Amino acid sequence: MPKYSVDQIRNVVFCGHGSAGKTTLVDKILTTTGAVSRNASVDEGTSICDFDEEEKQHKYSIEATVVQCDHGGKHFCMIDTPGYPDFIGQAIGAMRGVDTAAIVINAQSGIEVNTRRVFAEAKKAGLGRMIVINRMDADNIDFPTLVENIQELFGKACVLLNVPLGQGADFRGVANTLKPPADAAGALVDPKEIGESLLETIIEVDEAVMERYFEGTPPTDEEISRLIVKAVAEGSLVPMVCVSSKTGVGLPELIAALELCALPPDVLRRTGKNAAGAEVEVKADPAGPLVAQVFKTRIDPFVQKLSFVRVFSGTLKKDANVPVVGVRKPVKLSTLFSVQGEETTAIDEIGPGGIAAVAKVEDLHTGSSLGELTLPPIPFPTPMVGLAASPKSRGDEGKLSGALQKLCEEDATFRRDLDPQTKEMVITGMSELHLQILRERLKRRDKVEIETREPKIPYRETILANAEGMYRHKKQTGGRGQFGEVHIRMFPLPKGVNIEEWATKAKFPSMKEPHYDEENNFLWIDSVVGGTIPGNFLPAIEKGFRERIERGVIAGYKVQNVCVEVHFGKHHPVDSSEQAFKTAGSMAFRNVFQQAKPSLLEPIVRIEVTVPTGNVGDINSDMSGRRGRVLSMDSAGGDLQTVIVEVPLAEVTTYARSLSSITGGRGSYTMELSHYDIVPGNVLQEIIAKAQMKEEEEE
Ligand SMILES: Nc1nc2c(ncn2[C@@H]2O[C@H](COP(=O)(O)OP(=O)(O)OP(=O)(O)O)[C@@H](O)[C@H]2O)c(=O)[nH]1
Ligand SMILES: [Mg+2]
Repeated sequence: MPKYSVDQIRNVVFCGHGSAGKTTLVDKILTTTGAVSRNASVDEGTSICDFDEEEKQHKYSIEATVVQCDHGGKHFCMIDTPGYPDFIGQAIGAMRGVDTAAIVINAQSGIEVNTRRVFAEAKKAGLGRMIVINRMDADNIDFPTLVENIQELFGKACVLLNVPLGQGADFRGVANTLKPPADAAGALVDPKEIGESLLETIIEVDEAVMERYFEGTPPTDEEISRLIVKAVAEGSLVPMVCVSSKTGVGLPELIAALELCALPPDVLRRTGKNAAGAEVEVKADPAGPLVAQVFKTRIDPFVQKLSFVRVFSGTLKKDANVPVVGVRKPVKLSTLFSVQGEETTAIDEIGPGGIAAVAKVEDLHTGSSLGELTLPPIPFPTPMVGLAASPKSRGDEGKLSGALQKLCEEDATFRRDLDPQTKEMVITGMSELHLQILRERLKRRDKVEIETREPKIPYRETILANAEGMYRHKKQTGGRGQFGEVHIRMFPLPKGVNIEEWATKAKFPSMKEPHYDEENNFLWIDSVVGGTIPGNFLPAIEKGFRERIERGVIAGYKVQNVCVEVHFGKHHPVDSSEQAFKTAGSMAFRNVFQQAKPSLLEPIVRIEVTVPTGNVGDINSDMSGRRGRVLSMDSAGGDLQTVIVEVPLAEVTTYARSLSSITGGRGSYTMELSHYDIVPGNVLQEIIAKAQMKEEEEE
């Protein structure tokens, strides 16, 4: 039997803006509940959650950390996440492991950029949400305005479960709003009044209870507990509590609030897809079929690769052979660990709702589904800040490659690609800071130092018009000749179309089964009739297309959004070969592409810039000079405004520096891929000219 039953388990992610006090809070919960007996402090480098060397050095979180404690008959599994938007991937991954998000707000600085971001991400992940107003011991807190701002931005569902008694140095306790004390002297807002509206919010999710209430019968405590969970799950209630993780005031009440409001693992509706593609509901049943997902990967110096798994259904057992979606043979899990920060303890099994780590399984990656069902992918943002990297010392190439591979395993918002054109290793992350931290980790953990250069923009080549043509590849150089002739038509393939609806028999009468490549949105259709090209040469022609797609035609970038129909050809009984048809395919592609109004697509990023109100005008005019389009402007709390802009990546590769000089270091931003868009004519000519110059230089 798994150690904890479903109704005992509560999984909670702590997220929010940097320095809100998340790590201090989670550390404090662990020491208060007796789960850890030693002292723990971020400031002294002894935190249980921030145990990583880089975290200790910088004194902020970089990784999501899993810890646990038992209290009041419940088992809490908590995940502390970094607040810097640069590491948002950690919070997004962690959200897949839990049922509730506790969004921590710094009472003094109010709602900040990442507060909004994680609130929205938690909603997108379908989690129950709570708000923790921390740092109530700090000076200059305007509590009523803070609550007003929260409700204005996040809605009236945010209601205080307790209110602070005193603030700053005088913060001495909290008063429950559902059961207000007779004497609430020093309360910053009236607990009784809030309690009434809280109760109404809670019972709104049950008509019978609500009717009885308005007829004069208040709900029982048992009913309130049951309905709070329902309201939190539905999102009609976002309970708020006040605390100081530094002084510990409000901490017991915070833990009680988690007991009351955090969702058990069987409340949220979850589904997966079976092998036939049908949606199947997942039930938190220990005897049911196994359904689990890897939500985080960490490379530990001792046990090596650790895959953090959340079990949704069934029981995960040590030494079991479990199916993993996308892996041919069942995978043996020879070690199963319970995790407390840096420490791991071997366990035998874990039931639904449980979180455990599996060691050294090559075939598991962040996002992998264990069992027969495919769970939805984890919506990590696409990183956009790229740098070309090479090892400082020659001969370290192999070492660097292995080390980068480890980073990719651990961090879904980090990528490394070998640019097929320049043969450069390009590393891509969320921001300069993100890449900087990973560089430090490479140096410390893997003993490789790297040098970096300006990023290269990942343009894509595409076409804007239909065209058709052919290529005859014919060579006679003594011995056996080479012959292959391929006739094609080329069409722009709109992004996101339904291929079955687009490629119909009406449009392509002689079409056989179409071949679709989703990554490049490339479709090729075989319409050859009468064997003018023997069927066994078609794969070679496809190979020719694919090579061209990777290499590009006009400026050396990958090709995207194209459909090619092969409809006619000629062959020779002796001289035709796979090689000849591959060349003919590639050259036909190239020639026709050049006739089809070739163009470039450029990555457009969505940037959220947060700056003091006085700088908003400067940001707007600076962005218009960068071909940016302002989507919205919004208060970010206090004297800050957030401007959301869509702008070509090429214009903002070194934006950190510009923003810093515009705002005197008071601005911050996050950036992620939005979409690809056609490059305007004048810019297109420049890019092509540059690419040609480079080609000539290399020749
Ligand atoms: N005055 C006061 N300081 C606090 C409180 N909680 C945390 N701090 C301090 O604030 C700083 C940041 O605390 P952390 O716990 O690391 O904050 P965090 O939210 O984990 O920050 P990130 O990991 O960067 O997201 C540390 O110096 C803490 O000692 C609090 O309740 N009151
Ligand atoms: Mg932290």
